[in-house]
Amino acid sequence: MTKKEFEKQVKKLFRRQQKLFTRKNKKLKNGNGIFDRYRDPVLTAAHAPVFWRYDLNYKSNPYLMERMGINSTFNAGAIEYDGKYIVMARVEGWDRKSFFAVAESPTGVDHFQFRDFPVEMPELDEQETNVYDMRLVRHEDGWIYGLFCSEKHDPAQPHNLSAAVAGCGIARTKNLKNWERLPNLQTKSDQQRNCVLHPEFVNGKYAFYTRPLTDFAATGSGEGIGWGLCDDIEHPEIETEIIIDKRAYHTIKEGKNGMGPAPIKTEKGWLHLAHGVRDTAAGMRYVLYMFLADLNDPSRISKAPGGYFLAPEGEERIGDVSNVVFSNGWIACENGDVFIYYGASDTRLYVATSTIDKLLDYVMNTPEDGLRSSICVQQRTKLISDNFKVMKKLKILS
Ligand code: M1P
Repeated sequence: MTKKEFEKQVKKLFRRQQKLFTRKNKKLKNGNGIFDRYRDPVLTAAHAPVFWRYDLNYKSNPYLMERMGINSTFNAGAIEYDGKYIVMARVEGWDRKSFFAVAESPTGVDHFQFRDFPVEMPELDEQETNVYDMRLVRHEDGWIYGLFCSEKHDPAQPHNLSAAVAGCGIARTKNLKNWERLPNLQTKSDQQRNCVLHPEFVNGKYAFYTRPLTDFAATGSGEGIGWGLCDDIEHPEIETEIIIDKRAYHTIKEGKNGMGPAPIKTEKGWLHLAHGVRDTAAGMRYVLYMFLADLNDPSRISKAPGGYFLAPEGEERIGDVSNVVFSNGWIACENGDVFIYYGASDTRLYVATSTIDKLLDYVMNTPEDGLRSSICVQQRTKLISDNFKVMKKLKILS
């Protein structure tokens, strides 16, 4: 390639990316009344800036190779900051290492663009191999916290190169640029992932949602979503961990579950989004579910609609780890709108929109999981019979 041709190709790369950045997203028609999906993902690997991936110097890269490609951008924390919708994405390079990067949008549903540089998260030690799935929370102590998975090779199994230990990394910031790393959360469990900080003090203490497991990833190795208090966030240790949302046989969270983003405070209680996992012949299936917790005792679940809230659909089903939706970020706006960011199949990031009113109606008025086929039939029969009366009135039925 001549230098002239090289420069032409470089400009083309930037033009193509600009088109992606300015593409308008479209709310899909015929939603389910609970939330609306959108046509395009809000972040994909192609959103990673050209200058993160290519060496743009003709002398060192005469073939214009994509030297340091990006594999995926998914599972993002989210926060409103300075009037913008901010997501803290899990970005994974071709080398399989994940890192954090902030992308901003003026609308929340499109025009997301990464900041020029990824986040330089201070490392705790050289054993920390991979970091991912940050939950951002504005705490009443004045800091913005980021809780994430800090993963390392299991020192007890040096010859098993797939054996890993997951811990809860904690960092805080005031400006989403400079991060102060705190020690990892200490609990009695071997493995911790999907930990979330509650936005308010509870009995004067920091409150954490946890997910204790005895294995790095295996389903069935933990009881469910946990809860624990800690006196000092700079020396984060939970002495007593209780399980507040248990796995249950033949439900969407039979295999394992984990908290999503930090809960949203509403006048009726704390709104929660979580993920449930079950084993299938085709591998694990990850779906999202919701529940409401008591305003005065956030460790008490007051309403738990049965089944899933959002499950992978269409192209969301396909990716590096197929049949997965996972959410660790949502933004509740002052006007009541809610932007729910969810990673699809560990590959790209989507958004769904709803409102606090709709989500409260959903959690408060959707029947609980009947746990048995016969109860579920009774619930559905009641719905059908009630509907028949309405249908007759509307002359849909004679
Ligand atoms: O691959 C699916 C998900 O697996 C993990 O979630 P969990 O700890 O609940 O099994 C995480 O690695 C998550 O990032 C990933 O999306």
